[in-house]
Amino acid sequence: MTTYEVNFDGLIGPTHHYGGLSHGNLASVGHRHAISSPRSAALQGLAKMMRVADLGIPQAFLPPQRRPDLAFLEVQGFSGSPAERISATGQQRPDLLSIAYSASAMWTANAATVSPSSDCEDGRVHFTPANLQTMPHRALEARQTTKTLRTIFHDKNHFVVHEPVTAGVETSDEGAANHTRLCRSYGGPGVEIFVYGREQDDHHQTQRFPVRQTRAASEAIATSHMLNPQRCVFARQHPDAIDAGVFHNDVISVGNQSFHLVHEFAFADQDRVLAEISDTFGPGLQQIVVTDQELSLPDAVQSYFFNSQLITTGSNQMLLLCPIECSENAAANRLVASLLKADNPIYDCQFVDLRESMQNGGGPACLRLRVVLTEEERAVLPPSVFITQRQYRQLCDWVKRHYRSQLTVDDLADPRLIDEVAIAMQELDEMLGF
Ligand code: SUG
Repeated sequence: MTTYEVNFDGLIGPTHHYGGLSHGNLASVGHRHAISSPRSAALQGLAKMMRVADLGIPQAFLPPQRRPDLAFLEVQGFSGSPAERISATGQQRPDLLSIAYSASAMWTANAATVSPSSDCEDGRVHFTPANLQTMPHRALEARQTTKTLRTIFHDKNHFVVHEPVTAGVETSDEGAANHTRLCRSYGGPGVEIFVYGREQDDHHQTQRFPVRQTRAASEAIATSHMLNPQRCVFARQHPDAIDAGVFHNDVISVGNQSFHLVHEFAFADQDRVLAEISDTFGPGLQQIVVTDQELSLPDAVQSYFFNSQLITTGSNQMLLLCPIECSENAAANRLVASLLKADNPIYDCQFVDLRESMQNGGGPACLRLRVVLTEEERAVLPPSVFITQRQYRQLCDWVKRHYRSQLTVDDLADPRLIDEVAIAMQELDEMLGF
């Protein structure tokens, strides 16, 4: 039976803007209140999806979430009609308006943690939507994500969509951005690596930036996904990396099948962690450690090299899909050239322009949720979530008709935006048929 890795990218929503909302994410804070282009952002994201689909790799998407989140504004004390709530919040608390309008659900690597059926004892694909509780704008996503995943992965014979891990100080969870699965082939058993930044009674705190993933959440997910504990590795993120702006593990390491590319400061106690991963995997794993000399932590964060997608295009053949910023960073450029020459599965590197998302700290890998599916599992999904030439054209056309080419944080107080977005979303719902 053929098994695929399907990327579910986040379709970038019409309210994409630069709120400067993510402390510890240097790009987000650095572009605070810059002018965004929701239209370019969405078209860039769609072009990336089509590029992957053109390689013959199944590509799907998750729709944008409903914004503004009026219920959130109500909880903050702003009541009345939608337009009244927006205008009062805009005048008194523009920071809350930015949260209510955030399009951050585009970064679907944070939507959920996913374990393929071949790893789970009950033979079903397990999803746990991330609670994203560390950042208020991201915490709004969990409820809608759960609903969307339950709609798309509705067949209970094949899929389980759990509730997000219950919110609590020690259970903050950011999904697949802190989870890597290595395997010999997608359909075979995998090693699931859960990366966390904090555990209970921790004495190794970061100095500057918040830690977003807790060990307790990762453990709860491994248990509810019915994974074999012998095939799971729990690794702690290096606190220096977090303090350098590596707020998720997918900004400092990337793995695919039997190839694992990591920065030397990806994990605390790195030698032990890599040995444990290798022992758990057994023979055939290739681990490449990129030294800080080759690519310093600031260069890794600036170029987002590790946020590239490693895409299998043939037997032990992988394409590296890098953010275009890597081509503009001398050290990242040298690293790509040397990886292309060395003995490893990467045979080609392509650059992709995702600048609108990148300026909020979201590269190619942030924009996609990897879901390994058998042919049978894939066959029960709604066809409208897959990117075909036709669907791509329709979505581009929809974006061009409904999205603004520019958006500032002040524009969020414009009551017309509420209706514009509602009309766009209604049309998308009709297009998707669910
Ligand atoms: O959570 N940025 C996102 C970027 C997420 C990247 N995801 C992965 N690494 N997988 C975040 O920090 C910025 C929003 C703003 O400032 O408007 C933001 O939420």
